[in-house]
Amino acid sequence: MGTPPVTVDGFVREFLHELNSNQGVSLSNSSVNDQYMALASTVRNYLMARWLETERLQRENPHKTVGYLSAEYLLGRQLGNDLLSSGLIDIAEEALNQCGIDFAVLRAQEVEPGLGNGGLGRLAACFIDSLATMNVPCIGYGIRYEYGIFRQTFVDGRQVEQPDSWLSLGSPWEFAHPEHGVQVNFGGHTEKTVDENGNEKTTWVPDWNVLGVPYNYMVPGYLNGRVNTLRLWSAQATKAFDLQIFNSGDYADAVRAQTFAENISKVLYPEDSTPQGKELRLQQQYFFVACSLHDFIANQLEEGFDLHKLDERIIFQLNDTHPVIAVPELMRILVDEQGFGFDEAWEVTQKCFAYTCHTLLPEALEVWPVSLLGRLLPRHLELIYQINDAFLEDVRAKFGNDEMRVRRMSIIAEHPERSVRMAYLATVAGSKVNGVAALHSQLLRDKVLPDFNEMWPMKFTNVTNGITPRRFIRLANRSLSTLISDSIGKGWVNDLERLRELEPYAEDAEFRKAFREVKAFNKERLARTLEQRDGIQIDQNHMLDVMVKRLHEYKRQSLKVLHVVTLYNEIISGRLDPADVQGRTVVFGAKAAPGYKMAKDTIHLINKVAEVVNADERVQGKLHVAFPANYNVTLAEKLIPAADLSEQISLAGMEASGTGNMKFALNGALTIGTDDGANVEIREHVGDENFFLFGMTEPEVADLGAKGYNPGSHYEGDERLKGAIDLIASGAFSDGDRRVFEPIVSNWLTSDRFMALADYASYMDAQAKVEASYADEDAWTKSAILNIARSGFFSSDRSMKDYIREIWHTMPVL
Ligand code: 26Q
Repeated sequence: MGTPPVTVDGFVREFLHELNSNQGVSLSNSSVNDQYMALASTVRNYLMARWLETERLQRENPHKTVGYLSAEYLLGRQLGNDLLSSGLIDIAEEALNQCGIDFAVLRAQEVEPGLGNGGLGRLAACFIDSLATMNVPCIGYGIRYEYGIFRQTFVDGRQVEQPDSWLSLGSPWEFAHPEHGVQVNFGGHTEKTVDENGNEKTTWVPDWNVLGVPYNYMVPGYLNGRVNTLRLWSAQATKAFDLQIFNSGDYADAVRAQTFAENISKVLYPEDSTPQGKELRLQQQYFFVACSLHDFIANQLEEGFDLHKLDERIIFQLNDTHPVIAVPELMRILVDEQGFGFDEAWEVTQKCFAYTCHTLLPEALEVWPVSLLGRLLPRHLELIYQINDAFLEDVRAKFGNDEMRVRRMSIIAEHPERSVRMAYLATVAGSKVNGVAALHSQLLRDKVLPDFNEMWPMKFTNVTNGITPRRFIRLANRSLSTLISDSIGKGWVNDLERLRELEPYAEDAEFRKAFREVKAFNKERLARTLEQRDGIQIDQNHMLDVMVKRLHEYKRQSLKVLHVVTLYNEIISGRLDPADVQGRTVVFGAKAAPGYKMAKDTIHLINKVAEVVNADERVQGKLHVAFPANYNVTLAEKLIPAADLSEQISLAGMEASGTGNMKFALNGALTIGTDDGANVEIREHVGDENFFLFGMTEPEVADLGAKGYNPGSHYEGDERLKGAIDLIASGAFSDGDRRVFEPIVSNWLTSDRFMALADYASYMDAQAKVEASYADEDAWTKSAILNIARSGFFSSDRSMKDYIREIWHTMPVL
């Protein structure tokens, strides 16, 4: 199949053809959605030949592939990205113009696929973008949730969740392949038999199954003609289910069974920590992993490839523990289906997996009760026991019969309930284990997996996260991109270290002026977006102070609230002269897990503080709080380029990396942040003088925790802090009702697990420095430019190079 002509006329023809033959409408009576669908198909058609070509090359000359296994992909909108990658953006815009269509209106029609919670899912999306751009063979494997992350609305300031039916207007970017459905088994029992040679053989006799239908998505590299594949699996009832419908007589029962099967890929779990041991979640995990392994291995077998050498063809990267059930699944395939001996299979398996950990929070580490695993996946549980036995034998061989150590390291925990520790299984099976920022990787060795680090120091490595400059600079900040390209050429888009060539421009008054115009332009664009989307008005002359991320106690949105309330209180009480205050708009964006009470209360508090502050004449023009609902990738692309100040204020040692922090720095915002996660490295790169550091270090946090932390002493000892908390407690933000925010107030005063009060004074000092620096426009702009120039390290292309060198040992295809 040929590529349609890369001209405006060619594009118009292709577009009209799609409109007529796919949407079945003429231009004059087409809806915006028709036009959007036709435009999407047109872009797809341009990419199609390259996709097929990429596939053909890989088939004819197989290269080792990265199998990225992730339960989440937070992709964001596709249209702009695919147009950019194919070099068609300008042509498309002109072509639509000729048809009398506003390109921006069609772009706004796309519903973003929100198939992830936050950082981890967005990281997966950045990684597959980088691999395609770097010409590295990769298949992203995941779940096609029918409902992605919920749509957040506010009712009386409280979060209310609405289902995210992202597929309802059609999904032009996917290709369903029901003919390649994969059967996935569940439940039942195992049977042992002995063959003629006296070898024991195990057979899994499952008692139900579902069908996994693959949906393929294009993952185009940036202007390089490569298109990789993202393969998301959707659950359907199998033939067996359908037959039951006819045979059972109880039609309603049978249809219920069908719904049961399809439930598996119905909805993304909106929790991103403290996972509950929900059976459906384990079903989801096994479902997509079984489909993915089968998909890849069946292809190899078709070619007659010897699975003993499987690691020459694939490395499965485990994006956190969510896909770790892939380990016993590969063992099952090799041992039960391919007749490998256990040891032989284990040797292959260990070479085919590597594990990325994304957390340090103990409660976020996944464990599955043995009772549940045994019921759902009896054969896998047996294999996990066998893996554990072999592993603990190695532990004893290495460390003598240190039974305490053996118990500590066992993949099986005995308390409070016998369960499988998925992080341990991943660590034992993985050829490498990595954290996601330097500090995090160190803490992973020292605090989370110290015994494993002692056993296999060489297994542990760091790969600092990164973000794709295509989406988060080139697409999201077109005006900045133009300014950069006009100064240093276009090469930075896939070679981000070249941003360093901007350093001298920090001293160039004309460049600084142009940079400020870019910010002003982005603020204006944001103001328009917020007005249309949320009815929120913002003052474009204000400093834009932004905190956007999932709502979590450890991220400390509550500390930011204390800053806002303090400023407010200081002004209205007359202690602070408004004339001395820089106008500031504080923007929050955050979703809370629906069952996370403290997080939801904090959302309520932010909204109520915003309501009161924004209505108070005394702070007019000085302090404004905006909390647009439903923060997502689409909004991020508008918000981040407009920001002046990036809030990265987690308690040191809690945020594994953060990636929003990188997006802000690369768009020329300055960071106020703790010494946590990737903030540490951002500060090292941009320089202390271009970063507002505050708060305890991780060792100080650990010391304070060990000594005993008393938040009450900070409250009593700091007038401003006491004033702010008392104001919230007084009902000033809850129509006089003191009960509303009592849980938050009493949490601050009695427990404050993430030590917001301990860092408060230091945070206020840092904010005072921000205030002073912002007043010096030129100095601020210089810092912002240096932030951009020195943050090239945080490209996900660099992350991919690190994975390739340290973990995957794959190669770009030349
Ligand atoms: C697990 C089991 C059951 C239900 C849900 C989950 C679950 C889902 C999502 C657990 C965790 C997550 C997501 C975690 C996450 O986003 N972590 C973030 O990963 C980023 C990329 O590495 C880091 O930058 C952040 O620091 C980290 O918080």
